Amino acid sequence: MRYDLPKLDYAYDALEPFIDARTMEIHHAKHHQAYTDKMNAVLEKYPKLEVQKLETIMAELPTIGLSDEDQKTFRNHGGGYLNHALFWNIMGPKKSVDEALVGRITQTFGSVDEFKTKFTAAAVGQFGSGWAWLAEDKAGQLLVYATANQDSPYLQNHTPIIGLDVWEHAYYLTYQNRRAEYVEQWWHVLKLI
Ligand code: MN3
Repeated sequence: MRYDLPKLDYAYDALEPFIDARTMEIHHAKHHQAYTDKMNAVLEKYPKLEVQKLETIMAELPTIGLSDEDQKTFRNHGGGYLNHALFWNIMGPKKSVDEALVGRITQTFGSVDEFKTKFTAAAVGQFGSGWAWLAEDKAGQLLVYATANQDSPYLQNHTPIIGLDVWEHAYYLTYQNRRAEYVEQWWHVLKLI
């Protein structure tokens, strides 16, 4: 089965001024499309995997039957596909606060502000391209960390809940080298908390 580029449920300019329309358009229509196409090209070689969820393939990547080269491609492009699909979904022009999540964050980190401080440090501290995450492990524990490139939390059997893309393509047109400013402004478009 071929996966389609997920549709956004808001316009490219809906997140302005925090994320500009041109960045959104290139990021979605070009970058995410490329991850989708390259992931599909790998999956087409393994018809048996058609019944598996992408998350499962990612979690079981070393043992699920892909060649070493295809594991690498799936890690990067399957990761890119999943990471961006989550990213578009957790953002929006209007808040849609998940009270249960806010409760769990408060319980784990002390307060939403303390969580933001920790998450921001992970996002700003990631050297080079990558993502900052709020993820959940198999025991239901919330964790904050960063990953390089398009590495997905599913690789370590974690479920991502909040992900922030800190590749330069996500912010360069508006923020240039000022990643910390991008991260600070991004909280305005994260709709969940
Ligand atoms: Mn990206």
